[in-house]
Amino acid sequence: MCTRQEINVPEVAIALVSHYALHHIRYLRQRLTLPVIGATGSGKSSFIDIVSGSNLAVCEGLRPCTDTVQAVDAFDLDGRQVVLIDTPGFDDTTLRDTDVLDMIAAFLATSYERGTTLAGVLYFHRISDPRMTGISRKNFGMFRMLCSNRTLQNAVIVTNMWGEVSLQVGDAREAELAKEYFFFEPALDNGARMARHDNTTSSAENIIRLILDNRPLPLRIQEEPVAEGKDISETSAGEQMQSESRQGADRVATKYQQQIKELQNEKVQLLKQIKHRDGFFSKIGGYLDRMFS
Ligand SMILES: Nc1nc2c(ncn2[C@@H]2O[C@H](COP(=O)(O)OP(=O)(O)OP(=O)(O)O)[C@@H](O)[C@H]2O)c(=O)[nH]1
Ligand SMILES: [Mg+2]
Repeated sequence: MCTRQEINVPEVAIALVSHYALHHIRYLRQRLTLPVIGATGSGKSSFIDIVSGSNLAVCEGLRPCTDTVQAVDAFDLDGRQVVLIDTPGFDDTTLRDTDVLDMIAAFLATSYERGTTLAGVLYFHRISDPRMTGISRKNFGMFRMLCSNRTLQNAVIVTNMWGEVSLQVGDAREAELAKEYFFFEPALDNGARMARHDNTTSSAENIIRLILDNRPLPLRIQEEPVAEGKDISETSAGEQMQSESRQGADRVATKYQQQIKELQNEKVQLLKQIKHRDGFFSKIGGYLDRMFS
């Protein structure tokens, strides 16, 4: 048994300090990888360009711009290496939602296999949107599917395009988005944060600083396919997508069944009219025959 005199205090202290220093150096060297997610046109690529100095395609037109998942070169922020990943929006008109999800899942699963866990996720929402439309809800729903409740502490909901609305209107929308159960409230309740972006480099850097010191955690979509050997269609996100497609297909089927019913009714009415008209003409024919015979 060791007595107090036998412990070499300076040696233990040095060992402890070196252990923590090594741990800290390893932590500082770890790259912070952050996917940027949100509806098409919500400003994802612009944000990445402004903060990383990259030159991603940013489009002024109405068409969706980014059509692949792409990591930009690492850049330095407060001595840490940060890598941002650009993604297409889920409401992209040229890509199916399942294609977008497949791309994101494949990219993130490959990075997870190579040892990259994500420092967090940035979700983009335009404060200038006057309504939380079905498309915004779908995009946010997919973001929720990508993150488990545990990883939401590493997520930031970024609102931008503040210059497009009066501050009063923007404030009111932000408050509503934050307190409504159907909008961002459950995510915020589970540790996600909301931040305003004013389209400047310093505001983008401050947003990334919100998750700079967080412990990187794998996203649900990374854990599920890799750790559990699942196919993408079997993950929560994939199941949500399939269920939405099924609901969509059911809605279309119901609509067409209704239209078929209406057409059948119209056909019955038309046949009745034809029968009535035929009767009328045969009556007239009878009169004419009798008149001229
Ligand atoms: N006012 C304002 N406009 C912005 C901001 N960020 C982006 N924009 C504009 O919004 C449009 C779309 O920006 P993008 O960065 O291409 O949006 P995206 O989310 O990458 O779009 P997709 O690639 O189609 O998914 C462009 O015209 C940008 O100049 C912002 O913070 N404020
Ligand atoms: Mg883009």
